[in-house]
Amino acid sequence: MAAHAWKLAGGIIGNGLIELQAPVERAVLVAAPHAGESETLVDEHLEELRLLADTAGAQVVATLVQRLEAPHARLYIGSGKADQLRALAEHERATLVVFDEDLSPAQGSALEKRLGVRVMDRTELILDIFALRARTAESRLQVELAQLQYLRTRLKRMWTHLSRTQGGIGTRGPGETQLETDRRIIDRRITRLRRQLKQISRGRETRRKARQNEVRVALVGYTNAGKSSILRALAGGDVFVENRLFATLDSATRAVELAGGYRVLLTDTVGFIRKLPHHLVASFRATLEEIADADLLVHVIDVSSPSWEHQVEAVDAVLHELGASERPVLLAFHKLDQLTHAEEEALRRRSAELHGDHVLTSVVEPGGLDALREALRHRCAANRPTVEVSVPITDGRMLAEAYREAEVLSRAETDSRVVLTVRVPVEVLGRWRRIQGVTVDGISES
Ligand SMILES: Nc1nc2c(ncn2[C@@H]2O[C@H](COP(=O)(O)OP(=O)(O)OP(=O)(O)O)[C@@H](O)[C@H]2O)c(=O)[nH]1
Ligand SMILES: [Mg+2]
Repeated sequence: MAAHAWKLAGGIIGNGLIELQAPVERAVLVAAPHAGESETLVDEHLEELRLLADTAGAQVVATLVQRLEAPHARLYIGSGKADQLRALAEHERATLVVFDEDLSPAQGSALEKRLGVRVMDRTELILDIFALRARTAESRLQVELAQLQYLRTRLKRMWTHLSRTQGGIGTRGPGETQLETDRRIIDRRITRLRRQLKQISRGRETRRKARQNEVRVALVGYTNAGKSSILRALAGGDVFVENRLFATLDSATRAVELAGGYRVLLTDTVGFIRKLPHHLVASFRATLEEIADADLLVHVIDVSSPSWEHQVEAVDAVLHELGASERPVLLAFHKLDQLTHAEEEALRRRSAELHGDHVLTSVVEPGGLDALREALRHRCAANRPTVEVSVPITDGRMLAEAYREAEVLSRAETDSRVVLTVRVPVEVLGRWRRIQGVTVDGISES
């Protein structure tokens, strides 16, 4: 699980080398859904928790479900159920129990005491995976920031709890002092991390400014939907793809060449998940600025997942949190190859009823990304129409501007005029139309 928990196991093998073996944690998963929750939803959530546990390096040995009207204050689940869980964990020789629900610090420690094994909740598990996955300096700093912020809220809640139950003479002073010290240490570290992250993001800002004239497209979507696979298929190169959750933590941008000489800058981003811890969203905000800034978001949806519709909702919620819900979106119904013919037909019928722009995609089928390429090219053509602009030969200023602001595809001259065929951003075109003596003719492109 957490990097520090990976210890040396195994032993000295024949040639004197030490055989390194990560000890596999044996995990029991616990879901405590509301009594009214549908059976399929409970199954989907458990399956996702199983994937999360697997990504973190744990082997799931058992699962336990208890439906609740409301969580119990002390152990979250009922006392009898807790005893049953303890027996199950012992029987399965479990080293870890993972709850799908958020536990308060008090519930966490009460459960650990009762069960005799380590207890984690969903947020901690996701934070742990991010810590495991973080590779670049920036993502490491971002994850550490999220962890510390999470820890800080725990300290506070722990203290509230302590002061309420045992805040008598003698316990209050030292407890508070200790808490204040811890908090001050954490705060200092948080400030330092923020400063370092700001420096890194300044560099990114400069790079982004240099791309102002390009059409920028960001791939967004649920974790494991296939975003990196699409980037790799369109742009080639070394893009990391894995059938596990949160394979990508760092945004990567690549140029994608399209028919007609168009190109877009395509950015791959960290995947989202249901109940993505708020601190992670906040910490990754800088990386995710690419999203709020993009000309177009391609929302990749894994239609082979039975819960893709819920996943779409979860992604929309995070986009909203990032202030990106107003960006133009193209839906990519992805992994089409996984559907049966009948399922594909049903999806095509359904998607035809949808209002938004959408394409059906697959990186496995030959030509499976043609529709996406075409949609991107369309977007480019709309953003940068090709026009014929006729300028008086004496208007040096306008001619200079045309060469500066537009991509000149061809040039012809008469005695008095220069006629340029250019590809030009729509905003610039609007300005040109108002200049006296200049005429602009659209060229229709298929
Ligand atoms: N069958 C099928 N599998 C696909 C397709 N696209 C991607 N995959 C698989 O889906 C898994 C996840 O792909 P990634 O590209 O890593 O997904 P991602 O959205 O970048 O995931 P995160 O970075 O974890 O958020 C991998 O096992 C891919 O091989 C597809 O079109 N068809
Ligand atoms: Mg990825």
